[in-house]
Amino acid sequence: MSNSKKNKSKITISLVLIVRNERASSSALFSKLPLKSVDDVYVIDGNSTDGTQNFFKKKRIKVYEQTIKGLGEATFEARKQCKTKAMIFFHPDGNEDPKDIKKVAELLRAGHQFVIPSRMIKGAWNEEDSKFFKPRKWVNQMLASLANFLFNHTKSYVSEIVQGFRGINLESYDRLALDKSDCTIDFQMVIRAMKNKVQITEFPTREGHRLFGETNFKSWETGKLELKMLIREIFDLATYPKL
Ligand SMILES: Nc1nc2c(ncn2[C@@H]2O[C@H](COP(=O)(O)OP(=O)(O)O)[C@@H](O)[C@H]2O)c(=O)[nH]1
Ligand SMILES: [Mg+2]
Repeated sequence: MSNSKKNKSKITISLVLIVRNERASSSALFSKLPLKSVDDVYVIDGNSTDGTQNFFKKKRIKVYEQTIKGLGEATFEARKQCKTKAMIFFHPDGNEDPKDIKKVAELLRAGHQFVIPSRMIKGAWNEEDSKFFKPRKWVNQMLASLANFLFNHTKSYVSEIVQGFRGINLESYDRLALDKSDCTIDFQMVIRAMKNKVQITEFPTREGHRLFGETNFKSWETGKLELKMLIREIFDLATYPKL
């Protein structure tokens, strides 16, 4: 076996389920998770009060409760608990297609550094695609084009910037030195990947509807936070890789 083959076969993967009050959706989706295509699985729970933790514990899935609030903090806790070479972040709420977990895992095992199922490219489907006005999609596309223009040194355009569903190997993740505690963590991960020349691989996905409850991140407030984070990533020299 060649050296590169040997290394690739050693890429072990954790499936990280990021949840806060998702008992109903988690229980509807659990049987669809392709658990055999990963090496480890655990939950990062944001202090759920609806029995989410118990649901997963009964399924014999490890649950870690985050101690500091925010989606970014959930990501940091996931990294802290990770014992494999790569992580796949997944939200079992209906928005993301569990079948794609297997595809992300295969790409990570093939040596890809950062894999993002995209709702924005040919062959993909976005929740707003059935509508004439697509404000959320348009704002995302605008932020994506800004990020590509400012930070992407490669020829391959990155279309999906805020989708939380993605896989990344730890070696790349650790280079990013992420520090956003809130929901802007996913976009920051993409920007820092561009800055640090971590290669991003996309494939088309279909966005589904949330099964139960409501989004935690209203478009307008989230958009403002994303823009503020982007401005910091432009002007704060400490956010660039050290030479
Ligand atoms: N652990 C943790 N999970 C969170 C937190 N906030 C949201 N989530 C989960 O993150 C995922 C994405 O949130 P969601 O509200 O669906 O955002 P949307 O998909 O952009 O509408 C869902 O699985 C939520 O349950 C948090 O502070 N901590
Ligand atoms: Mg969601």
